[in-house]
Amino acid sequence: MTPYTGLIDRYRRRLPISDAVRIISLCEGNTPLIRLQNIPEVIERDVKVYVKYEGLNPTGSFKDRGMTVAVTKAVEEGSRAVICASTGNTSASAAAYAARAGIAAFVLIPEGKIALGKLAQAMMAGAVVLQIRGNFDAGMRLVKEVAARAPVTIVNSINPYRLQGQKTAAFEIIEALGRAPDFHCIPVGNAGNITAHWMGYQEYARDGVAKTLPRMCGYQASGAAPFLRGHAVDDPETVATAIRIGHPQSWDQAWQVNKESQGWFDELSDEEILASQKLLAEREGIFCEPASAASVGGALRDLASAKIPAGSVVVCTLTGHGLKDPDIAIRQSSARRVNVDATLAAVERAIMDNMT
Ligand code: AN7
Repeated sequence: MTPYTGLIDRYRRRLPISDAVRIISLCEGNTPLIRLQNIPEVIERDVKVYVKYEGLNPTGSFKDRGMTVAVTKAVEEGSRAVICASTGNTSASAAAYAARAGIAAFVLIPEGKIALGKLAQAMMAGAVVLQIRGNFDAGMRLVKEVAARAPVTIVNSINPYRLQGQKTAAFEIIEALGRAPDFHCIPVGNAGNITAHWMGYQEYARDGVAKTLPRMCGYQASGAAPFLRGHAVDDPETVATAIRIGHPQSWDQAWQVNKESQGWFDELSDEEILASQKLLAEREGIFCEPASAASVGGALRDLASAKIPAGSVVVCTLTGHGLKDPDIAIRQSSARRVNVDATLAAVERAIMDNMT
């Protein structure tokens, strides 16, 4: 068996990458598709719900799929530096792939508003971290402006190579299921990922690999839900900092996905997002970051209302790993922490007292 060497090698003929080029890869992709089996809302209904655990990519998020292609192309084109604005995951991924390539990374992040794990990743990989007094949308505006003047390649999802890489998640899902799902539920911030998945599903349908297309269901945090409001939001706010975005970069594309796939957008409160994150961890042992849980929270609600009907095959994307944001996890966990003396008697007592 040949070892897995990353998604460019795996899907090269479906990507804009020629044979001679130097591939910048960390063996991203090939993530597990896990069927949920314990959550009551799922087992009570005749549905198959799977989660695509993108948190198991090399830097812990789906961004790596796009970054391997974007950085490979940047290096091929002779770029010596990449730049991005980020709510955290893009900066972690850009920093890692730039390190791998031996080029510089500049990342603009909203000061104090990104999960600590993501900041740690960008810093460890040696990126220049520019903490701006402003949100993601302000950072994105600045990145576009500065890239017109300085020799830096933008690796946000407005870079078309990003979406090319990210479409491979849809390929993997079809290969794992032997068919396309009926519904694909996914968190939406800039709406790059929902757009990329739809590209992948369409490509496999066009080439006859799958016979059907899923309906694409995009979920936003209520405080950062421009697709629900019908217009950009200037002061987005949510506990799910990854999707604290008010001016989505793929606005038109996402509306087209919505229309073509006959899907929908919906919103979840911060409380619903955190409850879904916890449910997934407690019932299934799967730890994702808050933004990711919006997909499962949305799917469960739409199952309960039969908007997603019985008999359906559903895939929810878990975009990022729970370890990205340990602060929120510990704050909302209801697990008992029991302090005891380091004696057999004390430990035994604690076990008997806490047996459920
Ligand atoms: C965990 O890192 O935009 O709708 O700058 O980190 O494709 O934007 C992150 C986005 C969902 C939304 N879940 O995806 C960034 C950034 C997680 C994320 C999204 C993000 P898009």
